[in-house]
Amino acid sequence: MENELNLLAAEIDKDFETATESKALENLRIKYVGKKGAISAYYEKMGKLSKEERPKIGQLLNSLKNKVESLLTEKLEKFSGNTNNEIIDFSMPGYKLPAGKYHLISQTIRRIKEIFRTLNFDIAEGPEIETEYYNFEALNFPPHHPARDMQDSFHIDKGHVLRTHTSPVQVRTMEKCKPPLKIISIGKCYRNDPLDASHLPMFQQIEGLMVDEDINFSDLKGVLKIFFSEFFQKKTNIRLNPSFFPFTEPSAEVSVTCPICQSGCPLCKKSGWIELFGAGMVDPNVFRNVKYDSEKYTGFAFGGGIERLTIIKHSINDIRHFYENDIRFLNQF
Ligand code: FA5
Repeated sequence: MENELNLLAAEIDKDFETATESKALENLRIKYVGKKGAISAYYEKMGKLSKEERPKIGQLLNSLKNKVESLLTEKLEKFSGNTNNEIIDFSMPGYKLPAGKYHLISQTIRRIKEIFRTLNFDIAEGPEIETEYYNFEALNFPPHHPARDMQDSFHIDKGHVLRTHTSPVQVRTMEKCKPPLKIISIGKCYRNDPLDASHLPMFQQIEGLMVDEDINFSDLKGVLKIFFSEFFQKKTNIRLNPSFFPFTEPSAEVSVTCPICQSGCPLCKKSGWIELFGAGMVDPNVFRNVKYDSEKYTGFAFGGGIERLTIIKHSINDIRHFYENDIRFLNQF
């Protein structure tokens, strides 16, 4: 029997060498260690052996059984997950996946937050579905006032709109916190504007608010000058021109010296100035709505488009590029 078992060992080696797929391994399992397999059959014959032969043959059979089982495990590992049933070298180095990066608009938002953090501003948030009260009334837009037409809204239901600007966050924050306060808020806004190179139905805004005793226009100018110089990474001057917003009095349009040129380029329409933010001193009516003492406190607010800031910083010619998600455009930044 010993000879027969040696021949069987050689057959096992040959069979496993030529097996190239999982199905063949299953057949070999049945052939050798299945209930009616060759090795099992030899175990059954053990009873007929002499006392002297039994231990040696027993050992041989056990080692053959272990050999088949370890060959089955080893080969199955190689074949698993491999639909072509090729033998895979698992020690080969893998493919390097390309690293992702932040979308350009996210890069702008992160940079803005970084700059205002260094100026000790907190970050506030508010809902994108907003009540008409917070989006308009509390900000001193009276009902049916034509100023509401400046910001053509998407109405959700009676009393709710998709917020048209981030200014409602001013009101929500002042309702929750007592002065002094310094916050910025960044988020999505929605307007029913016709789509073109500078208008989208969804865009993002930054809002800033600072309230304390004795805050005045020069504080506003100082904060914005630091912000724009940091953002454009060059010394930037500020110009404030009279404007109108229902929630600030007086109100101003904030322009900055063109970050691209010294004296005139297509971006600044050869004026050397670029209009970027709306701003002003918080209207006392807004303070009254949030129960702040408008005799004691003053404050400034400012706001502008995140896409517009990004367009100016990177000389981009069409706002629609940001959300078309063409990887060739996004990969440049
Ligand atoms: C406002 O929305 C005021 N809430 C800003 C403000 C805040 C003024 C605090 C005073 C104090 P305005 O409607 O001008 O202002 O919008 C601000 C900026 O949002 C615009 O300059 C523009 O950059 C951006 N914006 C407005 N509508 C769109 C649009 N449809 N698509 C892209 N950007 C837009």
